[in-house]
Amino acid sequence: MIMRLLFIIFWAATLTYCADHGTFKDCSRVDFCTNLRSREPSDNYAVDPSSISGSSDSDTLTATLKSNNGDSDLTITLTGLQQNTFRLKITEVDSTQYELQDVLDGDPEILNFDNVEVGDASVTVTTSSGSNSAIITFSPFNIEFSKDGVSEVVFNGDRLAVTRNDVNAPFSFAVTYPQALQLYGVHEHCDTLALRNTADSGTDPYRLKNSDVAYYETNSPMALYGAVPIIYGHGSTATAGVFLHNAAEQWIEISNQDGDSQAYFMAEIGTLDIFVLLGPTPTEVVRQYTALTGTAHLPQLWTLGYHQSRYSYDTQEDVENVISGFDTNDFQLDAIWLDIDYTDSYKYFTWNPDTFGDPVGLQETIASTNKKLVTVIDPHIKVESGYNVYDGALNDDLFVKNANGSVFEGPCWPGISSYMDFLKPEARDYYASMYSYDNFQSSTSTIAGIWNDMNEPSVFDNSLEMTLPADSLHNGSVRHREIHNIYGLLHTMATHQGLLNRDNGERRPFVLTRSHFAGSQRYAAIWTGDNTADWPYLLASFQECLNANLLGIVFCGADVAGFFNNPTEELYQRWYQAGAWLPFFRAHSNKDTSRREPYLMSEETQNIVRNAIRTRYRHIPQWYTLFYEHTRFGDPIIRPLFYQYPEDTNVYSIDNQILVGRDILVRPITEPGVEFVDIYFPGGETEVWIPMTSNDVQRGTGWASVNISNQAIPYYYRRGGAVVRKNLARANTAEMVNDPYRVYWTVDWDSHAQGTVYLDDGVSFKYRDSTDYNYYNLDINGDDVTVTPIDGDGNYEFVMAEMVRRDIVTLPKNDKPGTFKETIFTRDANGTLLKDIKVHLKEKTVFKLK
Ligand code: NBV
Repeated sequence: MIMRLLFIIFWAATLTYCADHGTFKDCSRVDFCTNLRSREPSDNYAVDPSSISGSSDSDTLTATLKSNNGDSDLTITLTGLQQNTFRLKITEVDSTQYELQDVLDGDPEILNFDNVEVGDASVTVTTSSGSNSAIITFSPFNIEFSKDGVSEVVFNGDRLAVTRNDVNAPFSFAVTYPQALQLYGVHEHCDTLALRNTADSGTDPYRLKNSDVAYYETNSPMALYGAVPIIYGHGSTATAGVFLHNAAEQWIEISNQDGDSQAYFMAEIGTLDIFVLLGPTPTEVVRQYTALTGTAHLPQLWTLGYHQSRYSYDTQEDVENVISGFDTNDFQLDAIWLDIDYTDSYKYFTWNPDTFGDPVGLQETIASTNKKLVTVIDPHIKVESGYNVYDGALNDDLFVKNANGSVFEGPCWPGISSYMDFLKPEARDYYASMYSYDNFQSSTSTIAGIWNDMNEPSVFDNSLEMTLPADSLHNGSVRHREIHNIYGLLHTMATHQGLLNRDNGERRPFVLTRSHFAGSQRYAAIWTGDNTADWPYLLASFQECLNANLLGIVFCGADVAGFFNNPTEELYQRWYQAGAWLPFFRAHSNKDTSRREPYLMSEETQNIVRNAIRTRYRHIPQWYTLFYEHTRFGDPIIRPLFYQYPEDTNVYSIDNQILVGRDILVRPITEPGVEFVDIYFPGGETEVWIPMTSNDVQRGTGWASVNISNQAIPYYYRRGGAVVRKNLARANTAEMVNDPYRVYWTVDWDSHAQGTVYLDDGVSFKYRDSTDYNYYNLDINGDDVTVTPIDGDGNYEFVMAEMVRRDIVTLPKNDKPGTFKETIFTRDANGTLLKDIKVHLKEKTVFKLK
């Protein structure tokens, strides 16, 4: 009955194409949000100077905050951390609040204060030889965090509230960013990259409560599947960040104002535990954040290729046909995906005997074409005695409980289901063990990745906002409301561990997750869930993935060409062209949509899509190098313009252009029927952008109108950068391994260009655990191309068979684009074939072209 009702609601939603606002609450229907949002600022707390403890050479200062309105007194704990970071906790004196675990990548690295100076009205703490300071003013209470004397973040005491009742313990606080002109962050919402003002625009604050929202809307502060509670404040003088380390439901009010931009955080329960990141540049602030929550490990090479999915490929024959459709029509493909219908009655780790009668045979067929299989595994477990996964978990007490201690049961795909209690380490171990070849019967190593869906977690009960009851219990006594937003993270931890164990630690696990939290990048890639085949969602995939990239979750993509509904042919073409430039590139579609594998399309569309996918594969070496650099330094892979050009205030709102690394500028076409688009070329007079899809060389002086065709979307290489590619069109990444590289560059005004390239086995953790890799610097000076090992002493052949120099013939002038001339070198000045010149693994190799 419930299932029927749900399907009716679902069906009704599909008719209106909008999210179910009856189910998912706005702020006015959430008590703590309503109360805290309307609370007027007032100075309710003052520091008791006699309580201050902490001195130079210690790393922590504590003090008591006395309440003057009858609320309980609070304790401030301020800790110095490496990398221009402070940690601030404000808790009730005898706090019993849940202290979040599992999110940080180990204990943050402490940094002793170099000075603590207690004055009459304030105490000043400094670190890093005085370059970072926190000044705690006693009354009215506030804390000002500065870097090199520039005030970057102010913790506003007048918006601090910490309350408690029988059900929850909401708190709020505000931070201002004195240098910021624009605030960014708080993933995941389907909205512009630049956060909008919620305080005075009449919209809700941004909500963070991981939710399975069908037909989510664009330009909305509504909560989606993931939560990353960090806000960066950015201006032309500095960038700073504040990360709230708390996994409960939150709402965040934004007000962007020159010199006074403010974020007001309202959380339902848990600890007020923030990290203040003092940048002062976008690069540094992102590195500071990833130093805390970790980076993604390097993905296996095949995961960077193109993925084909559908809800669902219903039979094994269907899957085999799709594979051969790709191969015979010359479409590159690395992996095919199985959605829930491959299972026996939605019992994960099983196969439907009628439709997937020979799973091992299927995997052999897939493997014989050098492709991989990815299967979905959801966290709900069908309640059915005799189903081993269920029986074992019940027996070992590994399910989420109701408040009364009984095992929670709720509806999901298999009907009545229980939910793994991933907060329990034993539950994670148990679930991880299910991925072994013995437990996941008929699975082979061709299942090279796992897709974790429905892990907000989704429970088909509208009265619960489609998730577990807030008072359900984890690991004995932890209430769901305290950890709601990390359920998906914990799920992927277990899956990641399962794949590691299964593969004896020899392969880097690939997990795709829908729900995620800060730190999820350590375990999984994400995608933007159930988008719709409509133009605004194509744009949204860039807005969301740019945001995720700034927040550490770099491996991000969106369903190409929209999950719900059928795309027009034009949208389909544009989506492939654009999707090829997001870090994760997978086509996926809902059950009731028309089949849309590329080889089913018109010949023209096939050509366009084939070329889009080829563009992706040609750049695989560049993507792989960027992923390596993310792993090593914490940098985003795709970047908004402001990240690379922080002082240019014109770019702060641009989210329909991306930089792939530093050197590739891409403008997805996210609007129908256009023959010209305006592209912002950043960098000023001396920056020049070399076109890859046209002839119009552009200077970095701002907006230019660019002519486009339906054949490709515009992308440009930056003059002075060197981009490494492999151009031969192979069926998949495995077949490209021995192909030679091709490097592209244009020298800058100084006759110089520079890039990097990274090589390894594409599979193992040797790059992390040993020096079995090669990381090179490419330095071009005039006609000399110098390859210098940065580090790594692997033996991976770096053969550059072709070098492509693009010389500027005329620079752009008076609104006229410039022109260039391309020279392809296959031999050096002595006539030696470039492919015969062996790069020295230990020392410089110079290729002399003239
Ligand atoms: O597993 C079915 C789908 C899946 O295809 C999609 O990608 C997920 O986001 N899943 C949601 C459940 C229901 C979709 C209507």
